[in-house]
Amino acid sequence: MISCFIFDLDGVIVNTSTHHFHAWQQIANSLGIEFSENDNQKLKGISREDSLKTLLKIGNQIISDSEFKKLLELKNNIYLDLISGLDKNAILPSVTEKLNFLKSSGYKIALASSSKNAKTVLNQIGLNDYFDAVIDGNRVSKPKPNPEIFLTAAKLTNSTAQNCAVFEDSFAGICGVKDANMLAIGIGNKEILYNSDYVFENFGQISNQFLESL
Ligand code: B16
Ligand code: MG
Repeated sequence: MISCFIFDLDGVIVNTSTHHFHAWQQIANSLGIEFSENDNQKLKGISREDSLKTLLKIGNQIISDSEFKKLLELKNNIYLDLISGLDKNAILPSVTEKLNFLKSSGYKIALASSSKNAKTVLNQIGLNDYFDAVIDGNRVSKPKPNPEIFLTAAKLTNSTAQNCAVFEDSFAGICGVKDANMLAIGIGNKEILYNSDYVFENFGQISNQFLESL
């Protein structure tokens, strides 16, 4: 019986995934690395540090520690610039309706995002008040695909793993959810999120009856 719903942020609640992609594209360009939308799938859900390591692997490049740190800072500055005007219009379709339904039905709601900017984004889009717990990239020592972030969300909402369902748009995230022994609801492409328990293209396809049946 599910009593707590855990939401990922980028790509699930808000359309910031494209901004992460465009920021990484600029970093890739500066390194002379070709970086496609397909390559970007590997970066979804993973931390900033792991993303840069993956990008360097794609480009078969090795850089110094100081250059690595500089590029992380640069990527974040580009990303922050891209999201500077973000507001509630960036919330993905049907997300607010689902949050209203879950809140008014008495379910616990948590946020589990790898992003160290998650609180800034939540504030900008005005959804802060829905969440009983917010766990972001600053709060975990082992990033997705490690299950730590989801287990922390369960703990902070006084839930057990068996009582939690997670909405995730990334393959890394879904792997973490399954390792946490939670129900994985993929949002996005069935072929990429094949190890989810359920996959929907977006929240518009998820009925309230379905959520109540879990
Ligand atoms: P930041 P999520 C993740 O957020 C993004 O999917 C991923 O692309 C990004 O690298 C990661 O956050 C770290 O973000 O650089 O802002 O700390 O999908 O887990 O909400
Ligand atoms: Mg995501």
